[in-house]
Amino acid sequence: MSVPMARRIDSMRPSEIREILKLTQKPGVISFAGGLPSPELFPAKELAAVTAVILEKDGASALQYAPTEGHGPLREAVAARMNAKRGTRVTAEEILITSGSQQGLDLAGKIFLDPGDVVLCESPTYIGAINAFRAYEPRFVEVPTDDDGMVPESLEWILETERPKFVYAIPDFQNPSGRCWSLERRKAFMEIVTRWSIPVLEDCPYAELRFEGDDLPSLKSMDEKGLVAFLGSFSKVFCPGLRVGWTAADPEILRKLVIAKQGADLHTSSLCQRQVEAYLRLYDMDANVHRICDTYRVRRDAMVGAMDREFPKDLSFTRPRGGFFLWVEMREGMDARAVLEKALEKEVAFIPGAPFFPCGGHENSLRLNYATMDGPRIEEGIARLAGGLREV
Ligand code: N5F
Repeated sequence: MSVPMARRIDSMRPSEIREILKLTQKPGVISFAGGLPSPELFPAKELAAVTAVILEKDGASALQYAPTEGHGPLREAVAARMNAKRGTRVTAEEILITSGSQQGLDLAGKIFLDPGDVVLCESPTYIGAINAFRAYEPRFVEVPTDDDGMVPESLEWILETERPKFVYAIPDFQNPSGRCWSLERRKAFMEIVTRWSIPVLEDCPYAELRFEGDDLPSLKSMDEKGLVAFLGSFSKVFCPGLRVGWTAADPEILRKLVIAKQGADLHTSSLCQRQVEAYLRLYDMDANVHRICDTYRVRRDAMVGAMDREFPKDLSFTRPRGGFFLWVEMREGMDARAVLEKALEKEVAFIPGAPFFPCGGHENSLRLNYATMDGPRIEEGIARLAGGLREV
């Protein structure tokens, strides 16, 4: 049966991450695919304790419909934490609690994009953002990006001919490349977008997961004109299943995001918002983040070490200083999808790199996540993957 549907659905694609996730549910599969946090780091005991208290003391409101903007005390806590960690000066009124930062991406697409509008992004960039924006039928322009971030001269040159609705950027431990923008690049970028008055979506779920080196200021902290909407998330520093994230934006943008969210889901789960708020109030989130960083640093080292030993020498990869991901570039002409087929036969999974480039190409690249699996499984998985690479 073929029923008529909206034109926009033709340009939308299933997420490769979600599709490959299904294959990795099988026991025994070593997955370097989806950006899944390591489950043994979830604070389940603490969540059980706070949930009991919430339901006992505040049960009716925790289970009731609630304002779209979010739970007041959580908005306060998010603003305070963001100001302390990311150098911003936002107030609780500038925070919208979203159902994951993924929803912030969709809502931004909804309020900014008409069909044919231009979105500038890094090259490569996060598939989930490409897919969220695609629903609104934009045209993507990839800004050349190197290990220090978007190249300012290239951005400037593109702005001579394109009028983007916004620039989408992930400056800290980028998904998929693991790169982190340098301070100089952050300043140069903000100087350019401020001069041209271009809105920016700063997607920042990984900044707190820094394994070494000094924290760098967020783009939002350098924003003098209210151009930057900052997307934050508790998924990677706490747990993704609660689906609690936020967008911090100027009042005018925030108001429109709220209207867009009203049509999407009314509000983010009242109970989950209270769980996060109570955890922030009663436990030590910084200690939790340290524990996560200590675990992932060891896993990053295990993966990089195994790749140095096992992988062919004509292949290059990033050595991230934080976050979840490592980016691999194979010899020109190699196809990561063919490697994935071999890898899946050996029960190892990763995400091919091509879908992270909205304008196409780059079939020879792939993304590996070192956060989910422990050291021995990382070493076993890399050995199997190296076998797959040799066969292809
Ligand atoms: O806050 P949340 O959980 O909605 O995270 C969405 C998100 C937003 N921005 C960036 C840069 C991200 O990396 C993510 C999460 N990405 C993961 C990934 O594998 O790329 C998780 C996807 C999980 C999945 O689709 O199963």
